[in-house]
Amino acid sequence: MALEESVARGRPKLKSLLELSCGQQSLLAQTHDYPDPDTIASAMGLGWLLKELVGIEPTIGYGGVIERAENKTMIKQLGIRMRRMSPADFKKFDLVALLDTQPEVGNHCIPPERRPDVVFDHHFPRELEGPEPAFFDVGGEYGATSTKIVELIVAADVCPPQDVATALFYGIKTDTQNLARDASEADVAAYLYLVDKVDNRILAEIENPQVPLDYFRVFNKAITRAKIYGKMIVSDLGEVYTPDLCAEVADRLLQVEGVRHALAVGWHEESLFLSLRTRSRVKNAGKILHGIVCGADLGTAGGHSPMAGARIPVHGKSQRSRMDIRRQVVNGVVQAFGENYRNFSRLLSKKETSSHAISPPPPKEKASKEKPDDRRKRTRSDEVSNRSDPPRTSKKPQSKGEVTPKNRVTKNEVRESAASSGTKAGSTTPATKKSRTRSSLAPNGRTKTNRVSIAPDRREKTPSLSA
Ligand SMILES: [Mn+2]
Repeated sequence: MALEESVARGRPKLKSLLELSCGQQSLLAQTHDYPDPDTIASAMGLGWLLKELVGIEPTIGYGGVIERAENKTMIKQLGIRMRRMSPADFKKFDLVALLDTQPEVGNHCIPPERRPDVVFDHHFPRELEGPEPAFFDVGGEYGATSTKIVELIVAADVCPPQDVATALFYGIKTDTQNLARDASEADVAAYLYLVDKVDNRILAEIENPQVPLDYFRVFNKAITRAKIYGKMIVSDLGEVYTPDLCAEVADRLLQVEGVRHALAVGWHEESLFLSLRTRSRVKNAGKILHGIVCGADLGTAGGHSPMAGARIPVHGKSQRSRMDIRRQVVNGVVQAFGENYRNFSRLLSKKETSSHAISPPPPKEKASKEKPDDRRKRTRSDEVSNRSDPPRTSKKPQSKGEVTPKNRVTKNEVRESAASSGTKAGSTTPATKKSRTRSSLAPNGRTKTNRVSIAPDRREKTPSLSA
C-alpha cells in the first residue's frame, strides 16, 4: 500500500530524469563537503540507477575530507569509489547532480558557474539565486534524501544490488535515527522495502567501527570543557581532525540528563563548524542556526528541526576576530533557546578535570584503624610466603583478614607505578606512596618479572601515542 504511493511519487520524477539523462555519457553525483551516509548513499543509488537504465557512466564526487570512522567503513566495505573534486573537474561531466544539499545552501564544492543539472534534497527549500536546475526535487515529507532515490528505484521496477540497498538503508537509518526522528511514511516504506535486501554483516561493521585514539581525546575535551546554561549544553572541541566530530559530540551531549539542547563547536581547516541538536518540538535548530549564521552573513548553515549544522570560514581573520565570531554565535544560540549566556555551570568541576590520580578509593572502615606498621608487616610476610610457594597464587587466599590476593596487589602496584611515572599529579597521594613502599620492600621474584614485562611497555607507549 505504502509502496504503491512511493511508486506513484517516484514515477513522474523518474520520467523527467530519464528524459534529461538519455543520450548523455557521464554523470557526476556530487555529495557534500565532509559527506554523511545519506548523501553518499543517494549518490551511489542515483548513479547505479541511471547506469542501469540509460547506461550513463557515474562518478561520485565530494569535497573536504571523509574521516568519520562509520563513513570510512561504509565506503570501504561497500566498495564505493569516491573522487575528491577540484573546481576544474566539473567541466568534464555531461550531467552534474547534487545530492542532499542545495546550490545556495553550501556544504558542496560545485563552482557557481557550473549550476547542477539535477538536485535531490530533503531539507527545506531555499530561495534560488540562479536559474532553476533542469531537475529540482527539494523538500517534501522526507527524513532522508536516500528515500527519494528509493522511490525512483521502485518506480523503475528494478531490484538494487545488495551494496546499493545496504548504503540506502544505512542512509535512511542514520538520517532518521532508525525512523525515530523526522521519519515520514515515505521513509518507513523505503526502509521496509530495503530491509531484506541489506547485508547485515556489513551493516554491523559500519555501525561498530574502530576509531582513532584522537577520537577519545576529542571526547575528553568535549566533556571537560562542556558548559551548561540552564537546559542547554555547549562544548568547544578546539581543533578537530574531522568536523563530523561536532555532530557526534552534540548527539552525545544531548543525552545528559536534564539537557534539552546541545551545541558543539570545533575548528577545522580555517573554518568554525557548529552542530546543534534540540529535543524541543517548538524551537527549530535549522532555522535558529540559519538565522544566526546566515543572517549575519558569517557562513553557511542547514538542517532540520531537531538537528542542524553550520560552517563559518575564518580564513585571513585574526585570532581576536575568530574568538569574537565564536562568542557571537554561541551566545546567539544560547539566547535563542531562552537561556542566559552569562549564567553557566560546568559539566565537570575544576577538581574533577584536574585529577589524574588512579589510586583506589581509601578503605572505609576497619582498615583505617590499622597502624601503618601492622600493614607493612603483613604485606611482607604475605609476599615472603608467596615467594616460597609460587603455585599458591592460583589458590584462594587461606584466611579472610589478609590483604588482597597477591597477584592483584602486584598488578595494582605496577599500574600505580606506571601511572605515577607518567603523571606528576597523583604521585604524591598517600595510596601511591604506600604502594611504592610496599614494592620496594618486596624482593619478590614474581613482582619483579611483572614490573619488567608491563611497566616499561607502558612507559614506551605513552609518549609515542601522544605524538
Ligand atoms: Mn540527509
